[in-house]
Amino acid sequence: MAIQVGIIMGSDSDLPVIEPAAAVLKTFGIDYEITVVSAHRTPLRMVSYAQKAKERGLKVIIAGAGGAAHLPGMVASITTLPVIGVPVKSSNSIDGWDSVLSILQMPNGVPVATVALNAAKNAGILAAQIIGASDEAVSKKLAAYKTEMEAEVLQKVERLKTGGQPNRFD
Ligand code: RP5
Repeated sequence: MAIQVGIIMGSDSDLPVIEPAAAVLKTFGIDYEITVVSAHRTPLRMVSYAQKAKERGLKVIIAGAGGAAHLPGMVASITTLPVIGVPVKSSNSIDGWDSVLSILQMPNGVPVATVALNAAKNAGILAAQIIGASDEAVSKKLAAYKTEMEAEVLQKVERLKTGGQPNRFD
């Protein structure tokens, strides 16, 4: 199948944080690629990746970066594809807020869909939802995922009850 999601990150040191995006895409049967594209160290590679993304058949780009996290915003400035930004708490982040705000606070006209700090799994799910808007098979898998999540929470409700915690709601 064709690769639909491009996952890029500023450094291979981001990989442990970014990997859950790839893992969740795999469970939804969505093909992805994953590589390093640094806004600061390989600016021309970043421009080239963003310029070619649509013609290469990608539907969504997930971009993770830490510190002065320009990568998602810069890629979004070049491509018309949706870009999901993953703020990474990395060795050169202050406390993670700097990464969050670098990715989140985009000016009008150049949106980046920013997930929570280190929340690559949500980036993968959001990418699947974007694809699922026009792909019924993926949409069905997303619906099953939600049902499964609900069942897990309801099991926890039962465990609390049987463990003796007071609950007059159900
Ligand atoms: C950012 O700098 C990367 O996205 C990474 O989060 C951080 C540190 O990179 P390394 O020094 O580990 O390569 O550009």
